[in-house]
Amino acid sequence: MPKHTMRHLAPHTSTDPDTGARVTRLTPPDTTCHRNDFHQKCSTRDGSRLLFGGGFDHPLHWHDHLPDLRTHTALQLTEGAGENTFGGFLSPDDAQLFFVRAERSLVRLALDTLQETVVDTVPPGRVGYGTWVANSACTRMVGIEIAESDSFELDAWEKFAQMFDARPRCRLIGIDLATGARRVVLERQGWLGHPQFRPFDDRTAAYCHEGPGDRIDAPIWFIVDDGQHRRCGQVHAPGGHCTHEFWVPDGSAMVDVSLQHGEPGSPRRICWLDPVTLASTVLTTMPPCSHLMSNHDGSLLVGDGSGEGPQGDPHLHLFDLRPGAAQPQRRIARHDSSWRVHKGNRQVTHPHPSFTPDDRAVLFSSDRDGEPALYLAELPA
Ligand SMILES: [Mn+2]
Repeated sequence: MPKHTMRHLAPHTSTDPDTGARVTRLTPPDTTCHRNDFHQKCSTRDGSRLLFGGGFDHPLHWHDHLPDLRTHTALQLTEGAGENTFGGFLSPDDAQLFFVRAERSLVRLALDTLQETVVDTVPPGRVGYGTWVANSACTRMVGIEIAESDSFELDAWEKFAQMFDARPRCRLIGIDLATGARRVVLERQGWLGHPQFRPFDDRTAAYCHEGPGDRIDAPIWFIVDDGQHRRCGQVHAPGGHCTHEFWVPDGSAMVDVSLQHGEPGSPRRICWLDPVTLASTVLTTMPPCSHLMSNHDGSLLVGDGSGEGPQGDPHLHLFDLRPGAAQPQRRIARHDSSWRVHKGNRQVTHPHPSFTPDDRAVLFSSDRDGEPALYLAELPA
């Protein structure tokens, strides 16, 4: 269907059997729908509209949709092929959507008219990789490019290690969104990922050395987007590694998870990394969650329990870091997502939870009712 299509959604609310939380499925269980990357802006400031990728078309194309939670309708925003619905995000003023199409075109789409402008084009011989992230003012962006001859589709987890072994030629690039000017911030024979501007600090962008956690040297790096002042943010402790780093949305710190290899029972530590002093502080330990995200100031964290079988953890966990919190750690609700690779995508069944702007609910994806769908789990007041 073309963009401008309006779809009616029939939200379904249930009570979580383990915690009693109210959980609402927002999208139909017979169509693949997923949220964007958990650290990309997904919700309008007032929380009334959300972004999701929906696979309503045959053959399958995932297109961005904007549901209105007040009217239970979803507006289809895009209609092309190869749109990166994981990396897409809403602008700070809720007026625009940014996304990459066909690994090549960075598109800015006006939400009122759905008119598109190509802001940047990846040059021939290269492809855009992963999620591209804007600064807080949404005037600049950092992204990763891989040499086309070194790139292949990462549609299975084995490919992840293969890409690491192949040491692809990668570039961290910076783009001026007003002028379209672009520059190479860093070029390296080796896989790069997770470019992320530090919120409210345009002179600090983070990126990672991508690959299996037990094989990369040091995952978290910082750099100015003119290529200066590159420094390692976090070195691995002996026998361990850290992963799933994200900026607290107010820019105060980077949070990551450190864990030990070959010790299934060893605790996963949530660490608070000061981007200026590079001091790392352990905040708390946590169950085997995969992704973590915080609310605006980092006082609340949410994580998605992972792993399959009896060792698996099917819950969303809340970490309340406020001094004197009555319950520093508790379960929010079950997510019961399978984590399986689905329709050639490694991410579409990941819960990727994050807080709504008012901190009163957590948005996540799950395939527990059939196809992956979007859910909201409410937090008690
Ligand atoms: Mn994921």
